Amino acid sequence: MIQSPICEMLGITYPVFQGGMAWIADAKLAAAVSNGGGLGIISAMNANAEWLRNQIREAKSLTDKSFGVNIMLMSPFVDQVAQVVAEEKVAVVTTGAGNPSKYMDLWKEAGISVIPVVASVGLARMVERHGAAAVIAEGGESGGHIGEAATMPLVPQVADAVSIPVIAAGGIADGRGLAAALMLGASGIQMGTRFLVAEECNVHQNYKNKVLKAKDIDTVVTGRRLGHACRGLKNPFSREYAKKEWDVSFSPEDLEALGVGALRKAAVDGNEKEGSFLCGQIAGMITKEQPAAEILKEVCEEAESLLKGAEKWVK
Ligand code: TUI
Repeated sequence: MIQSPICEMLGITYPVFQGGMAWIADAKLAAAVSNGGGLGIISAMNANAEWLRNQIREAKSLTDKSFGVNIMLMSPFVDQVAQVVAEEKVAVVTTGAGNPSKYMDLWKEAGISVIPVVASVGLARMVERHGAAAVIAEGGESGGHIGEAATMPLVPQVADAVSIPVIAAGGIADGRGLAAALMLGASGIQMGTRFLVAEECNVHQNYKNKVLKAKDIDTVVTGRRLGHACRGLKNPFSREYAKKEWDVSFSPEDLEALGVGALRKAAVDGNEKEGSFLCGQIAGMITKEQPAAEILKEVCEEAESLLKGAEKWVK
């Protein structure tokens, strides 16, 4: 059995979080992951307070286990959703795409474990000072919005810099990734792309099929010119964006307009041409749909057997 301080802290069986994927990570997926022994997470993405409250209540009806909510700090509704998680007293809040410090007192007073996603040592140190229970160190192999550092260098540097548990994210989808993350100093992992193809994930089937078909070098990073680097699958949308991105005849406003609605078109409509299919570099290794509980068990049992056999490397 793989066990780590994060399991005890959050009352979860496996040290595995499900990533808060915008337009994808809903109450049904979060409940399935939590019921399977991991930490399920609902993405608040750009949604309003009412939508999030309904999702939280739905998750509470589907599981009596702890689950979390991911607050995307660039959301136009960030202030209202920050209030909703406090009122609903969810067990865990993770944050992304910014610095959550100004909300942390509110969440801590509601008894919430605050676990920000960080892409740098500097932000990890700052949120620890503000009372974070743990941090998720996310490398640029991840899908969606990413920072500059890759997982392999980021995780040990964050682990050295803070004394709270570190969860590794970015490029992890199996037991080898979990075992490696523990060796880098992490107490657990977060996986997005692998849970995207979970049977309980409501994302459009075209999205799942594209992830299942993807090869190792099928993702691309766009959005650097606007300061919002985002990794997703190569397709007509991302190719057009990549071409226009560095063309000076397109203004930042033109580029913003190009991206509007693209995540929804991918996740809800399965629009293969106009959708933005965010996913991580590890997609090339993901080849089958499975129940969330099976994914959790498989990843943790594989890591356990690898770690038990690791003595073979030492003479
Ligand atoms: O947030 C994510 N992944 C996301 S958010 C998203 S929706 C979106 N769409 C368009 C543009 C931007 C977002 C899709 N995927 N992951 C967590 C994450 N946070 N990755 C990197 C960061 C991060 C980066 C810089 C966190 C903090 C930071 O600096 C904050 C500061 O102000 O110091």
